[in-house]
Amino acid sequence: MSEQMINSICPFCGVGCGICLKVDKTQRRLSVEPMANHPVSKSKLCEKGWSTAYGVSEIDRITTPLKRVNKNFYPISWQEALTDIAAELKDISAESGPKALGVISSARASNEDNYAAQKFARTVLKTNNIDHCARICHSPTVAGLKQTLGSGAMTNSAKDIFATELILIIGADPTENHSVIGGHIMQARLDGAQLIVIDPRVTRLAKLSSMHLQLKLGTNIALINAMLHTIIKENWHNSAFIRERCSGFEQLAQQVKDIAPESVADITGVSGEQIKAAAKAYSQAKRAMICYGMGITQYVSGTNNVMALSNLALVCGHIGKPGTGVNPLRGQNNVQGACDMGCLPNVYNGYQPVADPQSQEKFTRAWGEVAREPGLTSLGMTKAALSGDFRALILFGEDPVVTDPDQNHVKSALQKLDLLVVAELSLTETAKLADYILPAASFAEKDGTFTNCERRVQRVRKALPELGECKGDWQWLQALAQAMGSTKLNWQNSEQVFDELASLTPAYQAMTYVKIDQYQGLQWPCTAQSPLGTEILHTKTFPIGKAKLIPVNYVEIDEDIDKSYPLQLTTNRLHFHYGCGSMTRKSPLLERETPPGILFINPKDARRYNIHQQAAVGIKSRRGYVETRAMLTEDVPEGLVSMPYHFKEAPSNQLTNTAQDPVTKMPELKACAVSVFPLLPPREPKPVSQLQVDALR
Ligand SMILES: Nc1nc2c(c(=O)[nH]1)N[C@H]1C(S)=C(S)[C@@H](COP(=O)(O)OP(=O)(O)OC[C@H]3O[C@@H](n4cnc5c(=O)[nH]c(N)nc54)[C@H](O)[C@@H]3O)O[C@H]1N2
Ligand SMILES: Nc1nc2c(c(=O)[nH]1)N[C@H]1C(S)=C(S)[C@@H](COP(=O)(O)OP(=O)(O)OC[C@H]3O[C@@H](n4cnc5c(=O)[nH]c(N)nc54)[C@H](O)[C@@H]3O)O[C@H]1N2
Ligand code: SF4
Ligand SMILES: [Mo]
Repeated sequence: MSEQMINSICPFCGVGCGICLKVDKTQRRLSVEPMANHPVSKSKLCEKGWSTAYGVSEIDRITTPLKRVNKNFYPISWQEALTDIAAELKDISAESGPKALGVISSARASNEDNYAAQKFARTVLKTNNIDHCARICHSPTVAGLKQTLGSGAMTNSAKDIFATELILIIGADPTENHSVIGGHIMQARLDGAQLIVIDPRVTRLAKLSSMHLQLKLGTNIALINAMLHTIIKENWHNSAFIRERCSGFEQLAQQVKDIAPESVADITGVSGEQIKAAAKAYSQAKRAMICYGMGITQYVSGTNNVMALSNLALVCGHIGKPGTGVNPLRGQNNVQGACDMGCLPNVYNGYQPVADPQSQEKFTRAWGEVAREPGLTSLGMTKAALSGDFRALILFGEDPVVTDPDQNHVKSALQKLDLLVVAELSLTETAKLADYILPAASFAEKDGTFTNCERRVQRVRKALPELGECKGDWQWLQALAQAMGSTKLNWQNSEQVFDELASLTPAYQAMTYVKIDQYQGLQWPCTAQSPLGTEILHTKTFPIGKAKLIPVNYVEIDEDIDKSYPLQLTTNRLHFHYGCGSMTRKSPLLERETPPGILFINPKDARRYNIHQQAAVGIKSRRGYVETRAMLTEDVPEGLVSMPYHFKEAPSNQLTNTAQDPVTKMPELKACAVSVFPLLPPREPKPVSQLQVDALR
């Protein structure tokens, strides 16, 4: 037996745990162990990390290019696929212009893949229509923190959890979703740190906390403004820090002057006393760090929610030191990287604006002619597809049919496209709608880098030979560019892609593969001034000079409950499954842990609607209908039900609302109105695919 241990990084969440891939090359067998002494995961992994081998195994993998003919897919050669796709892209561009084409890239793929994707869109297709799942994840963080602090990333490092007195978790559920960091938070709590959790649900950390503020859905700004009111009124703010490092304090103080905690008790459902106590504890701690997630960003007020949190940290001076900071827990293994690489319609890599003449000149010099007008967001492309203005989409490593809001709307848009190309590991619900499916290599079959939530760029290594005819994403993008007659993508290996991207991304400038190896990853910015990277941002100054305090107002969530839809629905994640489930649901170990779909409901509501534990229920919103089973739990308050979005049989995105944050177009994935009822006479819940067939009858 020829066994080899190859160091890599877990391909699931943004914690970026170190894994060792144990490979038996003769049998193409892979198993996983935690990497010893990894700076973040410190020899630990969560169940998903341990189950990585299932996610990339040969089972259900696509191994050859496929072409749709009517309702069926037929294998074709790469050459045929690339020639046909290139010809169709050229025809559509000639007829409708480059704005009718676009790319959706993948926060699951490497920096090299994402850099290639945006360069392909901008130089080969000549459009800035490039986006990825950050749109529906942390785009409000990128936009909000960019304005207030000058940089939209975690300001501190994961290890700071052990250097703080108080951890404020708002709109995040780290023991489920960033499990290894969640474990660190539990440990820090046991070691004596205070823990404040602000969440409508009783999460695991809420149960361990020193204070749980169980606010009503979408009322974050009202609550944070009332905390700011108290802090300023009681003189608990950090005047020296504000004077030296912030602008806009007077306007902020003026704006929150009348927002007393008691005045928002009805809106937030949190008592004035509790808000004051949280304000005191947070502002008076010597070091306090905020960690936040989707309960902040996935609202029509997402960007303002983020700015409210940055106001809170700045006013208390809790930034720029160990154990402090504003820490968006970035979700996907490489979502930080996909943003850094410019897979966004308004910025090149390194957040250099596409509308800025200087950046345009820089990239024209490096790449030749580039598209100059900002492009469409992912949901913008969907909308334009429905109106016929957007006709061809190349998408890899995302499953929007399951993960974008309002599934029926997404499906109709994708079906309306003249050309949909999907590069995937397996036949996802989105791939089923494609005209061409390209077989993608998994992270274990390619070299590259991922950037974790604490800005740490880490090496992923090829441990297995490609399966069948699978190709890495930058490799097939390069081949497609060549089929279209372009030589803009022209690399021999991943290291060459990295060297090019580092030279054009200021924060990555001093990084090389060799150095990344040597230092177990490098945290950006890594430049001539900080050649070994940066653990804490904004220690002396902000990239925009002084930080900006920007007052924001509370706005209500978009959709009201009424007689027909009397309950609020929120969506959440489960520890054992990931995203659309296409990788985690291949593991029998993970699959046995949860049923394929769950509705969490408070026992009082369950009684009201005649629903018992495990009953089959129907859930209806103004947009769609699903069936699943009920789980009665006091972890959700009365009036609120919650569903995970991982299950294609009972996808919560049948129900969700597409109302958007005006700044970033983030949809309100965390709140909509639904009705819930038992299926009578009792029967098995039907998967959504079957319900749709029934509806056509
Ligand atoms: N197991 C697993 N882990 C994952 C993922 C996965 O699919 N599965 N996905 C990864 C990705 S892509 C991401 S982005 C992260 C997301 O990680 P989190 O941000 O932790 O994600 P969620 O569970 O969607 O939502 C977090 C919390 O927000 C709360 N919430 C809802 N509305 C509000 C509100 O108005 N105010 C406040 N304060 N809280 C609210 C919910 O009750 C929930 O507890 O997880 C990553 N990790
Ligand atoms: N209702 C509701 N909906 C949500 C959310 C929510 O909280 N509630 N959260 C949203 C958030 S935060 C996010 S980030 C999105 C995530 O939504 P998606 O990005 O659509 O979800 P994933 O499951 O991560 O899909 C990634 C796909 O990439 C494939 N893949 C993995 N590695 C590679 C690779 O190297 N190359 C290629 N080509 N493919 C690869 C996998 O097989 C998988 O099918 O979901 C969003 N949707
Ligand atoms: S915490 Fe995240 S990165 Fe670490 S093993 Fe679990 S899924 Fe992987
Ligand atoms: Mo995400």
